[in-house]
Amino acid sequence: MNEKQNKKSALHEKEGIPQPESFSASSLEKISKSRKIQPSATELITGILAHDKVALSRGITLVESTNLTHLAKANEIISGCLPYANKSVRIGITGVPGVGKSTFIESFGKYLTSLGKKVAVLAIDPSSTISHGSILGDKTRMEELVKDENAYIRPSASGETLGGVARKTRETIILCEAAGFDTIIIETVGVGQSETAVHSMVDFFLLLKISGAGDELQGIKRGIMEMADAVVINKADGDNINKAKLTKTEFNRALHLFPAKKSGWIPTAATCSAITREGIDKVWETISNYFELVKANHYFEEKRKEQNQYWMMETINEQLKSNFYNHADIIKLLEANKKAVANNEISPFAAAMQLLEKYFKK
Ligand SMILES: Nc1nc2c(ncn2[C@@H]2O[C@H](COP(=O)(O)OP(=O)(O)OP(=O)(O)O)[C@@H](O)[C@H]2O)c(=O)[nH]1
Ligand SMILES: [Mg+2]
Repeated sequence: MNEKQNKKSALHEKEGIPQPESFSASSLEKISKSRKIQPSATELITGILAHDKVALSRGITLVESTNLTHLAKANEIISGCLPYANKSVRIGITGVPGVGKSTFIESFGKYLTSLGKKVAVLAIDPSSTISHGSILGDKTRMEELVKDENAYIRPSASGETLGGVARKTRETIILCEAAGFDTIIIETVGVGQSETAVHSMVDFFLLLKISGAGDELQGIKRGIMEMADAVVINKADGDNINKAKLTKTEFNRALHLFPAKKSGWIPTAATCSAITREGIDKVWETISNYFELVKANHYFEEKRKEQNQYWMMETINEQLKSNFYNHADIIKLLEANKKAVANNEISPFAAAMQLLEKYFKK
């Protein structure tokens, strides 16, 4: 009897042995994760418009991507956000490394969120495309702002050219505005042409300085002073207060010597301490006065229109150049003609014309 039963049980499954699953849980998890990583453009737009920071970050990553397959999706997101953009004030902040830009933005940003504003901080730092140095620095300098739910901090976009980085930052502004940020702050380190790029995408341009050996105006690029809507002498604390006040007076005198601005605004200098937060509220008062003036005299819209046209032209120039220089035939002929020009075998003009003719006949 027992034997029979045993034989029968050969068809019977032993208890305690788990049934193999019809699908692998780990694969399923991977699939659902990758789905989450790549939401559609529409999903991202919906998320951004619902003020979701995760969707915003993903959107910006697509905008910043150099991968051509992301381009169409990025453009779709930008187009979807554009009708909701433009409803912010954009403030550019520049100054030499170490002047305290990031610390200032931390204090200034916290002050703005305390007024109920929603603040997005972006950075244009051409040097960071090589070192990525500013990313770490900014995260530690903006400890409080990073945690503020009404603030969003995005480290520098990376890119091969300043033009490329600047374009991505412009598009990032659009996404941030669509995500409900009403005050956009763009930090740039005062090297190269980055101030010009930032100046052409903001409404208000702030130059941060510190007091030094006395001849503060020496070594400042004239162009930067002309672009500045305000000069703020930072680190006016401790033993530095008096020196900072003197520097402020010196800048106020110098600012009066510049020709009147198209905006009708007269730039002034002030002092502040990004660490003690003394004077931060006054900086915002100055900026608010500026916006009151330029909104009333319509310079605000005029400037934005001009800036849009400027960026259209910049994009064309950038694309034409990269198309030309990346063309296989041009790369070859360019090398040959460079040598020929160096050896005086052909004039620079003739060599250039040869290249352009080849390009336009391609
Ligand atoms: N005493 C004093 N120190 C300050 C003040 N603001 C910034 N610092 C210090 O100056 C140093 C540089 O500050 P950052 O905010 O990193 O300067 P930054 O301009 O962003 O520098 P980069 O990002 O490298 O261009 C830090 O050690 C700050 O603590 C201030 O108002 N007073
Ligand atoms: Mg910084």
